[in-house]
Formats: sequence, structure tokens, C-alpha cells
Amino acid sequence: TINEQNPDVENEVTKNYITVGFSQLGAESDWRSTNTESMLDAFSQENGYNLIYKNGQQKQSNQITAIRMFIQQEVDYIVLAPAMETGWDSVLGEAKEAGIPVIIVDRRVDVADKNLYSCWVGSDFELEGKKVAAWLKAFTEKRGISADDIHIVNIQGTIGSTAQIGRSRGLANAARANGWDILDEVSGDFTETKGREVMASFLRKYDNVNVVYCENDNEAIGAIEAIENAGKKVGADITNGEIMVVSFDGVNQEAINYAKEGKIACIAECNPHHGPRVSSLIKTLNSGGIPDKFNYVSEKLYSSFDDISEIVVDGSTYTIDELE
Ligand code: GZL
Repeated sequence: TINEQNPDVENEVTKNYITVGFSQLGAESDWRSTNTESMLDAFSQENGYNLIYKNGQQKQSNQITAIRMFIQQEVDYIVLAPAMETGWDSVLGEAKEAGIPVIIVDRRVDVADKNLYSCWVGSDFELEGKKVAAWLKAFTEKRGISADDIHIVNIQGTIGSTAQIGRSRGLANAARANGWDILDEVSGDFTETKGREVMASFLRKYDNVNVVYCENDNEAIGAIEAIENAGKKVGADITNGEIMVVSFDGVNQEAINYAKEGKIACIAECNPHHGPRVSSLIKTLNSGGIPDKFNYVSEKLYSSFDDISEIVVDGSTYTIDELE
């Protein structure tokens, strides 16, 4: 007989495999596509898995439907990459009722009972924001640029996602501490199209923007296009009319090329390769082990301005890496 969910998979072959239901939030960015690839590679048959993969098209309702389907199919594990932090208590309660362990990957879930999921793996998004802000502070101070001359707009990610919450908080706290002016913050939903639209509206509204904090690379690419379409120059000479762009992810090749040219002044890496990490967490659970509840990945900071070789954040030193 053929498993109707995965027609190319023989039930006989997979009966002693670990069956995993993976609810991915969407395909909004290069980071997301790379993250999906990493998960599909890790949860292959040759690695001992039968994977049921569902793309939520950025809608939490689709993800909830997918989780309910996984429960119906009595999968062994559910992996959830949540679009936003809230709204998961009841469906994760149903998974717990069904005795199916849940692993959260990438963004976080804000649930009353943390026992609704076994563990989480992902990035420290606020630290990513702090790193970019620390780099901006080091860069501007080295050039004698006064905090009063720094006027920032933040093109935020999907509002309510952990990546947006952490990166926005990292910037806001640094701006308050350093006396920087944040002119505005509007969501670009982690996409190039919205990044371009939001940047164009910022340029119509403010004539003194000189730093654009993009909460992912796809937004940064859109913002650069909007800046150049408005006849302005993207660059680091921000007291002479240039507009500096900083960003997150380090996955999109165009953004990496921009960073090599100095068009994106600094990128905080956000590592998308969660597949092997989630697979090892499942293997630990499957052998009766108790994995750590929160598993943070370590990440780099990239810039082609090599006169800033390291930054300090909360007492820890981070080197600035060249982009390969
Ligand atoms: C971060 C991830 C974010 C990326 C965006 O781990 O949640 O979502 O930074 C992606 O590119 O859309």
C-alpha cells in the first residue's frame, strides 16, 4: 500500500522510520527557503525519517491546520517553525493530549505552559540586534560622527515574530543608550517588495534619514532599490548625504555581494541550517534522553569595513568576519 500523504513512499519501507510532521511558516525570504532545504535534507529517508512537510504560506491558521493533521496521522514528532509567538496554546495542548512531542525551531512560541513543547532551537535575535548596534556605534565613533547626526529608520520584520521583537528591541535599547534618533519603524514583513515600499515612503516623509536598519536581507535589497530610485546614494558617508544600510541573515547572495561592496555596511548572520540540529534533538528524545530546553546557535557579524575588527556586547567580544 502507498502512504497517501507521501505517494512516493512505500509504507512497508517506512514502518520503522521516525515519522515527523514539519509545519514551516512560509517562503517569504531566502533565509526561509534555505531553512526549509536544511530541514528537508536532514529529515530524509536515508536518515531514517518519514517526513510530512506543510508550508503555512505565512498564515498561523494554516500551521494550526497542519498540526491537527499531523495529530490525526499520529506522527511520532511535530516540528513547528512558528510565524508569530502567540496563539499556540490550544493546538499544542491537543498535541500534548495525543502524546506527540513538539520541537519549536527558529522563532519562539509564547505559551502559558512551557511543557507544551519539548525544546527549541534558534537564534538570540536581541543579541543580533545588539551586535549591529554595537558595530554602528564603533563605526560612527571612529569617524567622529556625533550621535546627534544619526537618524535611523527601522524596516521591521513580521510584527510579533521573535526575530522582529528581538532585533527591534536590540536597536531601540542601543538608540536610547547612545542618544540616536529613531525617526520611524514600520514592518516590511521580511520581504523585498514591502522593504522597497516602506523605504520609499520613509524617503517621502523624512529628508534626514541616514541609517536604514533592515530586519532581514530581502528588505535591505528592496530598500537599496528605493533609495537609488529616489536619486540618493547608498554608502557609509552619512554626514555627506549618503544613506547607510545594515541588515540581518547573510543568506541572500545579492545582499552578501552588497556587503562585500560596502553597500550594506554590516550584516548580522542568522544561521538557517537548523535541520541537523533538530534531527539530533529528535534522536535524543527518541532514545529517551532529555535535550536542553533552549538551544541557541552561535552567529557571526559581517562587514567589509575592516577598520572595525571586533565589537563588545554585554561583556563578550565578537570579531567581525569577512564574507566569503
Ligand atoms: C530569523 C527568521 C527570519 C529571517 C527572515 O531566524 O525567523 O524570518 O531573519 C525570515 O529572513 O523571513
